[in-house]
Amino acid sequence: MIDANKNSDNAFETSELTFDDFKKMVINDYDIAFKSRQASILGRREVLTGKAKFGIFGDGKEVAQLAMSKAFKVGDWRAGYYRDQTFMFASGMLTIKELFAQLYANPNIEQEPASAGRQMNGHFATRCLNSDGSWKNLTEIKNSSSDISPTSGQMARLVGLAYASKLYRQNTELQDFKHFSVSGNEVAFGTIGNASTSEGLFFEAINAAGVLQIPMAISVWDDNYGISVPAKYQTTKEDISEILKGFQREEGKPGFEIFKVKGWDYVALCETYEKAIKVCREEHVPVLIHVTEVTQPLGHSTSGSHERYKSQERLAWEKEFDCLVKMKEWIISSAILTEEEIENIEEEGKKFVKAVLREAWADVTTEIKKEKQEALALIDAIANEVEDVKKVSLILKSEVDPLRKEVISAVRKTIRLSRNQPSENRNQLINWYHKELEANKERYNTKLFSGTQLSPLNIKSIKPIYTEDSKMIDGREVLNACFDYNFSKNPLIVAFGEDLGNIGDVNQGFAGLQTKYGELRVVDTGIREMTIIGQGLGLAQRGFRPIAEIQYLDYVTFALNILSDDLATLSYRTKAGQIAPMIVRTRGHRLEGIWHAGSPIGMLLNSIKGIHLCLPRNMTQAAGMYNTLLKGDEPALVIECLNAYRLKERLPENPGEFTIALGEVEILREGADITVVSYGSTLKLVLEAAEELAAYGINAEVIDAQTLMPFDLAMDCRKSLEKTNKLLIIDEDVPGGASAFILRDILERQNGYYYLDAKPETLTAKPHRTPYGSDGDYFSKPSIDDIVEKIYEIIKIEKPTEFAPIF
Ligand SMILES: Cc1ncc(C[n+]2csc(CCOP(=O)(O)OP(=O)(O)O)c2C)c(N)n1
Ligand SMILES: [Mg+2]
Repeated sequence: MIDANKNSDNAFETSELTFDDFKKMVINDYDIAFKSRQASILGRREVLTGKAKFGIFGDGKEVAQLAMSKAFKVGDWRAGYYRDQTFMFASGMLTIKELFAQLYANPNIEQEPASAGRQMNGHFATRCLNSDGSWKNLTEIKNSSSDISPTSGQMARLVGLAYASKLYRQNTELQDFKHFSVSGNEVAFGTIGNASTSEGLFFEAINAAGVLQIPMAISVWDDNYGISVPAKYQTTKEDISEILKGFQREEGKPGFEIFKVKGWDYVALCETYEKAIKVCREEHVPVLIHVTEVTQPLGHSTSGSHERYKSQERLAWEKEFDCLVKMKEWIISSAILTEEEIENIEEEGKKFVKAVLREAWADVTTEIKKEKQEALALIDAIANEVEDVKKVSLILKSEVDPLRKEVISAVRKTIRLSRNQPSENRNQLINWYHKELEANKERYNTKLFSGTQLSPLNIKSIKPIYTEDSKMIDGREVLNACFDYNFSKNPLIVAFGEDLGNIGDVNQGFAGLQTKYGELRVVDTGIREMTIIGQGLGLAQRGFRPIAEIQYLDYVTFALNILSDDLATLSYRTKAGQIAPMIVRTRGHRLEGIWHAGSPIGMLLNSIKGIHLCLPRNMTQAAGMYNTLLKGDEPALVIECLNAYRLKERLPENPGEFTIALGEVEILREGADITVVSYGSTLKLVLEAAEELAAYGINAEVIDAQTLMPFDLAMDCRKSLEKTNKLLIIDEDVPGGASAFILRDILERQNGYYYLDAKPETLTAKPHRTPYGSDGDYFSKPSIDDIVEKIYEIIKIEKPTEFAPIF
């Protein structure tokens, strides 16, 4: 029976059971499925009566999920979607009360461990970390990676979760990491709706899993619809397993094992899962289980009714083939229980779920009611002195089940209304408000990053060491030395990407390292940016330290969905219950042509909050950043300068040990006349321009931002402005891109406006992409000429007599 106790182990092999045990299992299964259905029915009602905002449930998918839960063992992983509540109950990863806690947006992490009320209901997750940020023993628990709403988004991460098992099994150096894997025996279970298999990401992930031969078991819950749109608009031949037949493995040709089974046939489902997962777990062959004839009795979600788009025939068929109805018929015909005995289970189940619902509601409202009483006592004390506050008090009193925002809003209104009547009561209310503000900040605004003692933000800069003998070499060789050192120290570091293995990446940062460390650590991938990021994400969630390479910055857009929706939100959406300390490596800013010269940094700044953004100007700096990031436990994107791999740099004596602190700017050139802030490839031009300007009597202070998330934590740009009183920001992004981000930070957060005596300016690329050829580049991106003239103009405005007009 499921109750509030978690981690019940429902995983066993049905073929090994006695009849009595089999009977018990069936009864327990029906009980879980029935309660799950009740949870869907009651949960939906809570939304329709206004107690919760949105509901999406797993009704119609119960029986298949019971079968899946039997094959799901301790140490296994799930990457699924919002229909999986029955699976989560049956495998002991979720209680019904927790399902309701999420429905009510309960922010208490003990009561809603998946997301602390941050995610809408049906977005499941287990907690992989202890509260101090250390890993739990992931082989002793069942693991569900945290769901995201974009349909099929789970597929990218699923590839990585499964790939981790392959590496743990095949790389003998990893045997000591017993808290992450037991010989790679863990299966990564994926679930997806039939309609979501229309997404490109689904096909990309299926192909990647077939190539990689990893233990990935993907179940498709096929109810013939995606909201209102039927299969004929979604899937060729209206049959996903039919069209995937080419992926079926054959003698000497590795591929998938594909299964097809009806979603209401309990016995066939149990047999299918047992067989499929055995192959997957033992042989590391990916499997696809196409579960057909699934129903959706309550409709897609609380946002609409399915009677609008399903025919009478379809609705009648769904009633007849409802998996609970079919399972019940089978139980009776197999003489496991009588109809009356089943009805008893159902009666008890209904009572149980109702009681749990009430408890979950009480959990979320009791605390707020207490806050309401505290607030009212303070508000009423002020109402005696300020007439208008009486109304505020009355309105708050009338709220039987207030939201937190209603309590806080009443308090703030009272503070505003009483602004002219200072009193001890008012002071007390303000103090109370500030205390609650902190508590609410903790509830809703924390953990964008895990922020533990392992955060890379705690890592201080260590300077590179040079001696007289330090060699001048190509920049790419500095990177190579850095990677080599780190790979030799930590066997959990792996790197992969297009052309990264055999030739050591297109610019040879990894040259020779596959030969040295083997294909399990340095390897080529197919051209598949979304699942390259997913591969890294899943690996990182299972303890690896992946460096996932996107060949060029211009192709990060192909993977932006996974970076933005999944990686960037992971810590926040689980309140640091899960992390993925992966490094995404790419190169950009400047080379040739519309897709090899992009610098869309503003796009990244706006879409990947939750990932550190590092913008090294050369390879030594990049190496320092990798060293920092590999010591920390938070995700980052590093953009190397595409045109700088063959420029000469000095090889430090400590290439794997020197570090660059995130959020620390570097002053590259001191000057008293103007502060110029830039990053990446542009800096080379800025420094050359500064030399020319010096000849004209203008001394620019040049600052390398180094990282934009975080940016200038010590506010050194402001300190520079105190001296120069003038500001110019230069980059190769579009106007209003990253330069606007930097400008806002310096003016607003750093209060830099206070020190300005000239208009702050930005110099950027043109709004179009950069055309092919050197002339196209010159007329589209800031050139040395542009930079010299811009700075000269800014200085000349203040001193028109000293500086003659250039034009
Ligand atoms: C990328 C993306 N596009 C659209 C949506 C809106 N949406 C939510 S569920 C859904 C239908 C999914 O159908 P299916 O995959 O068959 O799953 P089912 O709900 O039927 O189980 C759509 C279009 C979304 N969440 N994500
Ligand atoms: Mg569907």
